[in-house]
Amino acid sequence: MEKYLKISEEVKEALANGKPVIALESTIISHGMPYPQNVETALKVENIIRENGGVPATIAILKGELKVGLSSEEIDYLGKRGLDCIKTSRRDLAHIVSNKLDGATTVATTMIIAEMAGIKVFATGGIGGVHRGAETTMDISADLEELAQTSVAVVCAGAKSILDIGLTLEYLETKGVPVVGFQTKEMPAFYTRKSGFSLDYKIDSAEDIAKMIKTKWELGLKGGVVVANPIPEEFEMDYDKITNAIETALKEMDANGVKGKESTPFLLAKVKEITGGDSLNSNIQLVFNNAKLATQIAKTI
Ligand code: PSU
Ligand code: MN
Repeated sequence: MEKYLKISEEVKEALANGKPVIALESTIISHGMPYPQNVETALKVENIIRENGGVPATIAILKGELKVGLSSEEIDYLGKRGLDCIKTSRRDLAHIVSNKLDGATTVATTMIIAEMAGIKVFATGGIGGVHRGAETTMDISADLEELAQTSVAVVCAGAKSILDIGLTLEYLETKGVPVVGFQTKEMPAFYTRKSGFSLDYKIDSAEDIAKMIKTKWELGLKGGVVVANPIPEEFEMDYDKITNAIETALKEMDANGVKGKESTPFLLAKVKEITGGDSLNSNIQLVFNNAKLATQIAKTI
C-alpha cells in the first residue's frame, strides 16, 4: 500500500503534528462542475480550509499514484481534463493504479485513500446513493458500501433528489451508517434544505459531532458517518424549480439510454444546463459551507 501512496509534504507534516486535515475529492472537479469554475472552486475550498485553521488534502490518482494533497497545477490539470479523467470508484482502483492512469476519485475512493493516509474527515458536495428506479436497475452508488466499511466522516449537503433519498437513508440504516443532521432534523437535499425525510439525530455543534464520531470508532464500530449540513438559506434554490429540472433530467436520461457510472455525471450536467448558473452557484456555496464545518469537526476529532 505504502508504495502507491504519495502524501504531500504539507499534509505529511500536518498529520505528524496532529493538525486538522480535511480530505477533498476530485470527481467533483472533473465530473461535477464545468471548467474553469471547477478549478476555481477547488482552489477556493482549499483556501477556506486554511483560513479556518485546517490543512486541505485534495485526493486524486495521477499516473497510478494515490496522491494526497494536490498542487494547484495538478488541480488545474484535472479540471482541464474534465470528463476525460476516469471516474474512479472502488472497483476501478486496481485497474487505474496498475496501468498508471489518471483517475478522479469519487466519494468511495476518496474515503479509501483518506483512510490509508490517516485522514478522518472529508468534505464534499453530495454523496452518491440509491438511484430512483433502483428496484429494477439495481443502481446503488458504491459510496454507500464504502460508508459502511471505511472509517472516514463525510460532510456533505445531503443527497441530490436525482436519487431516491428515502431509499438512500434506508440503505444507510441497514448498513449501520449514522446520518447526523447539523442543526437540522431533516435530511437536506443538496440544493434545498428540505427533502421531506427526517433524520434521527440533530446535533448542533461541530464539537458534539466530533465527539459522536470518535465514540463510534472507540466502540470499535468501523465505517463512516454522514454529516448532513444544509445549504445556507441565502443560496438555497427554489424547490419547484429544482424539482422540475431534476424530473426533466431523469426523463432525458431514460430517453438517451444512459446507465451505470455515466448516470450521475449525466444528471448533474443536465440539471446544470436546465437551471443555468443558479444551480452551479448553489453547488459551489454548499461545498464552501461543508469545508468550514468539516474543518471545525477535524479540529476536535
Ligand atoms: N453527487 C454530486 N456531485 C458529484 C457526485 C455526486 O452532487 O460530483 C460524484 C461524487 O464523486 C460521488 C459520485 O461519489 O458522483 C457518485 O457516482 P455514482 O452515483 O456513479 O456512484
Ligand atoms: Mn451507479
